[in-house]
Amino acid sequence: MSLRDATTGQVTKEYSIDELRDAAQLMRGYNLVALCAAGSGHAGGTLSIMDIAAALYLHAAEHDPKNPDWPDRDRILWSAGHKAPALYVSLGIAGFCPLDDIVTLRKLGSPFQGHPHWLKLPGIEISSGSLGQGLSVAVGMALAARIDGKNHKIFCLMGDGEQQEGQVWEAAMEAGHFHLDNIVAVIDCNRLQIDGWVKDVMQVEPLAAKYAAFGWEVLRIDGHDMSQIVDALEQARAVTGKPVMILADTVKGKGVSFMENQPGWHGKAPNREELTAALADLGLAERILVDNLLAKAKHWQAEASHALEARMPRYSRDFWWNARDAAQIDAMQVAMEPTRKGFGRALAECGDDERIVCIGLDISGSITIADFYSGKPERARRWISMGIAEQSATAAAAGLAREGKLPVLGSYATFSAARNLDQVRVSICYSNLNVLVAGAHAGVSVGADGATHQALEDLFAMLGLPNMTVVVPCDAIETRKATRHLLLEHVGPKYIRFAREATPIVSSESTPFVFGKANVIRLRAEKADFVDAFETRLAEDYADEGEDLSIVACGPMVPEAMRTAWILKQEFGLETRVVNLHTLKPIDAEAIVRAARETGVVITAEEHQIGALAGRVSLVLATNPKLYGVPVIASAIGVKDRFGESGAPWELVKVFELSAEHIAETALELVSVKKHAAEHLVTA
Ligand SMILES: Cc1ncc(C[n+]2csc(CCOP(=O)(O)OP(=O)(O)O)c2C)c(N)n1
Repeated sequence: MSLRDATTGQVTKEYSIDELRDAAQLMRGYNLVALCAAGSGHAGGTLSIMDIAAALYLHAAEHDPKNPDWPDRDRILWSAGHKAPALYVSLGIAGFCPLDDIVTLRKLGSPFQGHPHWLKLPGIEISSGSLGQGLSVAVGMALAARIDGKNHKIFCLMGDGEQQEGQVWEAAMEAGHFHLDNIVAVIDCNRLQIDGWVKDVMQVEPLAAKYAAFGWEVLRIDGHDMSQIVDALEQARAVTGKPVMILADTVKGKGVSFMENQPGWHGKAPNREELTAALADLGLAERILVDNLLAKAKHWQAEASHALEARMPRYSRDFWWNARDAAQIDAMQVAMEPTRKGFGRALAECGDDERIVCIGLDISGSITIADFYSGKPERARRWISMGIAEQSATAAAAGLAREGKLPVLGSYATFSAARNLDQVRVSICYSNLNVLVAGAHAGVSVGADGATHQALEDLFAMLGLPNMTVVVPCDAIETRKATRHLLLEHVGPKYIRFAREATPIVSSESTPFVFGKANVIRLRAEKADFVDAFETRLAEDYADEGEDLSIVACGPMVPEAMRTAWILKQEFGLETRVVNLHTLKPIDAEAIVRAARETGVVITAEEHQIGALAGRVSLVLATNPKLYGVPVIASAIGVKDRFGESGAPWELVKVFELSAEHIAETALELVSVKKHAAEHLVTA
């Protein structure tokens, strides 16, 4: 066993146990340097799995780094995709890619995405990041190998928290049923997940008895004892007639004193000082040329930023958020806060309502659902932690609602409004039950986590469901108002979508918010404060001012639309009607019809695949009798039928052409078409 030359069959390098131990330690160091350079990522779980990763990639698996697609290679699947940096350093140390390159982790254009993407880097077997899917993929690969009469093994690495996903147990049953002895799964049992200890969040033990009951051979080892790891992997290869599970007891944050067993280090990267301390703990202070690596990362970033800026539309001034140059000191400054904060505030305020029950899905702090109970022990019995089990939790919410409760559940929108779609559809919407689903961290502005975590399709599904109400507020203040309304006033299935990154506060407590009714926002004059430069009225109270165009936007695209109005006014003397459509379902058709009739140009702007907002607005434009025969020139801003990628949040807003600078370009084109059409009419 070991690294091979696929053409000659020769072993290219044999590692001793001591060398494997040493390699694992070095890999920990490179892993942390990459995290530090990225400024985000998962320290705890990458450190706990590193000894196993070293043993697998350098010793147990038969593969050839020079020939990554060798058909007879063993496959290694990282079901726990958030441990991607550990995968990357494994590939680096085995020779699939240069180890130093991993320092570009999570940066724009890097093959080292926040979560693994097999189409970006040789040696990655599958794309992952949505927990609980890897073992099913392993079952598929194992069945394919059996059909083809191949002998290679399929290794699958999972977390212990990940065992809460029901799909894992479907795959466990399948592997047992089909006697897939070509599967060797390993669980990194570090006993922690995001919201705390696995046993408190949702107990998964006794894992050995559970897997044995499903027909697996189970081995339990110390996941930091290299001899035990190597022995177990060797034993696993010899088992016939059933799949093998290696339960590896590990320590989250292993090797770094201040990270060990600390839940706070799950999804956190060390800063420069912490990195120095960590490398000293690992005995690597002298062995890794940290400054050179960080300089390499900086250089990558500089090149990526330069290339991106070169593609940006240019105007005579810099209109970017809070840009200051000599000419415009203190002009149009804006405060920023993530929209998710408004959700948490509303839950904290309204949580005394005894009907409200909040459901935790192991991401409770960052999506702010934990604000419901923090500092309020009397609400503890109405806080239910369900672990990483979005599908079951969604149907459980339906059960709670059927008994008169008002359940609130939330996760990344990819998991709370996509992974559980059938449960939302049948158990909640078809039954027309009073459940609030929160789609948090939506859009590309999630940033470095990358495509798997950037919900860009959730609105298609939620808008398509009968009985569902869909709200996408524009800032933290409006998110608070919308959440309050959904909690206290609106009865029925309801979906609220908000984001993770801090975005401009463009409304105030006194800004009108009427559920289902759009607002019109108009630029009046440049002011020191961006918000003061605009007047906002309920669309139905607004009188036409003969503007040149309308931009219909939702969510954090409303601030971008407002900034577009500023660019268009300052640079081209154009007047823009911004329509803030915070409620997508029901939709304020009248506001859209008036915008179309009165301005003749409608641009939609959504941080989503084009077509959720654009589709709804187009339907109004195409079918409303008040627009029959009325010429309307329309276009749509949004993500153009592609997956997201890793990068900094605001970089991605530019990459995906969602910025005001891009909207303004489209606006200019449309307004010129309108002018030509008008001239043509006059001459005709
Ligand atoms: C389906 C899904 N739900 C939620 C998440 C967010 N998430 C990322 S890591 C994680 C905790 C994983 O815990 P565990 O499996 O124990 O891994 P470890 O503690 O070893 O990092 C969660 C909830 C996700 N990636 N996928």
